[in-house]
Amino acid sequence: MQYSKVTPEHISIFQSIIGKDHVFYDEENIKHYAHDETEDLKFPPEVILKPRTAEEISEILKVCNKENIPVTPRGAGTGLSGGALPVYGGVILAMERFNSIIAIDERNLQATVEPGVINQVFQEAVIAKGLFYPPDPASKGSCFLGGNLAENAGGPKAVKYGVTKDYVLNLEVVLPTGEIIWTGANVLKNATGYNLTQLIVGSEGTLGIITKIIFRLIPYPTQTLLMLVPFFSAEKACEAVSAVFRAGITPSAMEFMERDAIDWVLKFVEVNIEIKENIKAHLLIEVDGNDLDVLMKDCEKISEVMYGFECDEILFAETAAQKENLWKMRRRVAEAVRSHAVYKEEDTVVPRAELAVLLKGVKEIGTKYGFRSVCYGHAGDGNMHVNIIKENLSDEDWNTKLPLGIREIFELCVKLGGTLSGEHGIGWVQKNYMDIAFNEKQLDLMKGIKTLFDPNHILNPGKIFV
Ligand code: 2HG
Ligand code: ZN
Repeated sequence: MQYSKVTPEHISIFQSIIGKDHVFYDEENIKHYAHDETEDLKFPPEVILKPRTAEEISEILKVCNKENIPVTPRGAGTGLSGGALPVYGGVILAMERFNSIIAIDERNLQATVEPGVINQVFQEAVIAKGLFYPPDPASKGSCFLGGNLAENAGGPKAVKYGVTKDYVLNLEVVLPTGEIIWTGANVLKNATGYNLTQLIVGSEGTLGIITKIIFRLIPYPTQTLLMLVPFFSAEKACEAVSAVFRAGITPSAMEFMERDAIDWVLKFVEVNIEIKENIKAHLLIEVDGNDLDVLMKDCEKISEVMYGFECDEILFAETAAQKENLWKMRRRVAEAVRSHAVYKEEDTVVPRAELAVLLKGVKEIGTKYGFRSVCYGHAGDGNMHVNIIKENLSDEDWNTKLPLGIREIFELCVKLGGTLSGEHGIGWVQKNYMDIAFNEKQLDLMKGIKTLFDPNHILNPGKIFV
């Protein structure tokens, strides 16, 4: 792709649209916005714009579309597939000033929110009204709702409550050509035309800029019980997962952590827990609802299933602090690995009952290509994060041999009925593998949609497709 450079003339046009105070091109800002949380990748933008209204974004996009300047939208920069990396330079459209919860409609159990609101801030605001917005990525304390929509983020609660897309009813979107549209209606059922709302969700900032979100909410479940189940075999832990659902229970979280994941996180955060030498993996299982007696019975049933897969003694979190402790251990695995190692993170997903086969396959592929992997994730969804550690691999092997190993992992996922990414997106880092999941016709359909929305390919170029 050939794009134009941002000139001083462009900068003064941007300044006239959003005000001088919201246009940045100093070294410090360029450095900050050159990366997100994806590996150690860095691509400096030429200018960072922080608009406040959909109309301002519309004006900016009209200029960029006319002048052929690439625009990369950015939420909090917590993404793991490089979605917010300005790989062709140009403009970073930073959405941090879109940070208001416009309305929480308690009559309809809906909310109108801007995309720069932090996930947890929104969760807490609705909980205060007895309502629940379940999607809870590990980075919920810092990630923005707009980024969650862009990647169709999941998190532990997805296993019972679904992912981000399941809560989005309607969106205000600025198109790359500058028009401002609503994608649907504020209703729970909608059989009216193509589903533009769900086309935008998960489109990784390539089709339009989300400026308002209408969410549906549900009543907040008041009780939770949490158990940590140690296993002598990681594969057995994976096999136990689908057995719980077959026994008629849907936990509100069902997370898998292999031994290495816990060891890394314990080096990084203080969690008071003893893990025996012979324990190879854990399942962290939560049930929720409003009736403690029912939840106790669910836990008894789950325990019975677990003991059938040769687990060690199950730990029940007794207090809120203990629950928080266990969740902290789980949520901070990615961060712990990131801060200790050069690594690549794959976001594999397969039908839940194939998880053990996937884990075994990943380890075999690792042995074949000489890499170590740390596996953890949302086992109840068949969604396993595979962190590949560079360790002793030479730069040469890391850059040339490893992609072949990753290719084999994804081929295995697809063979098992799964796909490349469950919740992190394709972005910049996974796009070379799209041919494993889709043939040319399927990819052409997607590229056709992209071109219809963004004829000059100015919006988040270099993502999803090669
Ligand atoms: C996890 O399950 C996440 O730990 C890491 O997928 C992503 O930063 C995040 O939320
Ligand atoms: Zn995850």
